[in-house]
Amino acid sequence: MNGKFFVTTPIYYPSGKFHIGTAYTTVLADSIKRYHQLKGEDTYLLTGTDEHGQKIENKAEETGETPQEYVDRMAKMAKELWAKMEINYDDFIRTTEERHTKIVQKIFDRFMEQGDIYKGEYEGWYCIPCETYFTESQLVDGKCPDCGREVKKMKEEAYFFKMSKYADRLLKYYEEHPDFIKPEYRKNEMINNFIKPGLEDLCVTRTSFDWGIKVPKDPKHVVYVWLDALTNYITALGYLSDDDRLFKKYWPADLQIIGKDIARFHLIYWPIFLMALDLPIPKTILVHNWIVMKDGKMSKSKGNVIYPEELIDRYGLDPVKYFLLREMPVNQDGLFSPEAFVERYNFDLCNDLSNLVNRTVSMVNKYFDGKVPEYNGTPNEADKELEQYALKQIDAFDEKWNNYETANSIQEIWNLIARTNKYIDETMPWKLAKEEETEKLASCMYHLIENLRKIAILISPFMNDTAQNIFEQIGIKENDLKVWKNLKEYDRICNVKVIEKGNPIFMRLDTKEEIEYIKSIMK
Ligand code: ME8
Repeated sequence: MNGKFFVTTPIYYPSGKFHIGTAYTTVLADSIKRYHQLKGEDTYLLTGTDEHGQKIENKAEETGETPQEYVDRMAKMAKELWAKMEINYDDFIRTTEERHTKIVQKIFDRFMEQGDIYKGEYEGWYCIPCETYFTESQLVDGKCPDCGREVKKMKEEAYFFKMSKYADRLLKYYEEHPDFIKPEYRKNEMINNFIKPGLEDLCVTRTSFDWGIKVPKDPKHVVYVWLDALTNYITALGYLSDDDRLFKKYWPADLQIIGKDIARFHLIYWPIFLMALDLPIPKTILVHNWIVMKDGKMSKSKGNVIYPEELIDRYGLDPVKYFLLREMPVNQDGLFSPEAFVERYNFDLCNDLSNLVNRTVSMVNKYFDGKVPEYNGTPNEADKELEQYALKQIDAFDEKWNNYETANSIQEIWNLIARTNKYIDETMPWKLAKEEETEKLASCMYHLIENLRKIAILISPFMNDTAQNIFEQIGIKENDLKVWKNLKEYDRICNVKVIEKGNPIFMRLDTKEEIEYIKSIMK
């Protein structure tokens, strides 16, 4: 093993079916995990559900279930979706599990004992869906600044966490750890919008509802859902439990992935809680943007919601994952539109990738009875140039992927696909065959197969089924040839036979029909 990589997603509010936007975080985390696996690292992916709070209590009331029945049903639904999306998580934590609730109580007690939490009174504007109190000045047009919904004036006896005590330490931490927040502009948002104006102490208990973890020594209070939820990342690993081997092995996380709406909680409160516990802080927190529709946020009332299951049932899993990762820029929201989805499918997947596989396999069958020629050791000018281009693209992919610029890094793979297609047009194997230039033809076929092997490896973290399909079509069976270890080598393939009759991986879609179809499932 080369090392270890521990990645987390947020734990999801199980307040309904997850749309493609919510699925994005988990697809990204899973792809990053698979990438590190490909490199031979010991990986661990944690996800789960965030099951307490007034929002959940209200939802259960609406459906006539007890909150526990409601979250049991929802957690099952979440696991079914992740199974369908082949999310390879190592643990799924639910915040109603005893392994979590017991430790949250221990953490709360510790904060009380060391004076980080004190008792006071809270009065403010409360947004029920966001489970957050706001001050008068934070409201936007009298409404919640995060979701824009109505807020309610509420007052309660409450416990507070002394955030202000840690503000300077946090700023210093940001300064000394330039990799902690990615992309960097999110750090400036935190500093300018929240820390510089003065970090207020955080109200960490509620008495207005019951569905939460009880404060051990004052059980009419329940722990604020964010203090409860954020600690999942360490309770899942067994922190403060009888068996903390996973915690010792994996903490601090290498990467925590979150959407932009929960940046403040993860970039300010979370590192402060960890500082108060004397624990190391995750190496990187990656904040991604949102998947939005042409008319803005996805919402049932607008009738513009897309659920991943429906897209997967019609187009397969890989095109959905490809689209999500390919369309999300680093510094703005990613747009989902039926037109863009069908276009990516037809151009990137069908024309570029699937055709390259198909053309190559049929040429190896036609010219060499399916047997891939051996590497001749002395590539000619054109082949050498292709080799160098491929190696350059692998490095470009790697650098951008490691900087979590997923869409840009995938573009580098598609540049390699385009270059390889162009190489066929320039080399004109049909002409070489006619002119009986057997050595050149053999080298050309070898290079095409080798590039396809490289492409399959590079896409495997996010399009695993397609990658396996390509390996099968080009006859690569050895596991060592499907991972990162030999990715850059050019002389590894020998004794390989391509499939006799390969089916196209992706078939062209009827643009008009499919756009109509996707529009129909959005309603
Ligand atoms: O926030 N595009 O859970 P959640 C991209 N329970 N990502 C989106 C999105 C969109 N349109 N909509 C939502 C929570 N997300 C808390 C987390 S962690 C201790 C507690 C993302 O179910 C969102 O940003 O509301 C978040 O990363 C994830 O989906 C789960 O959101």
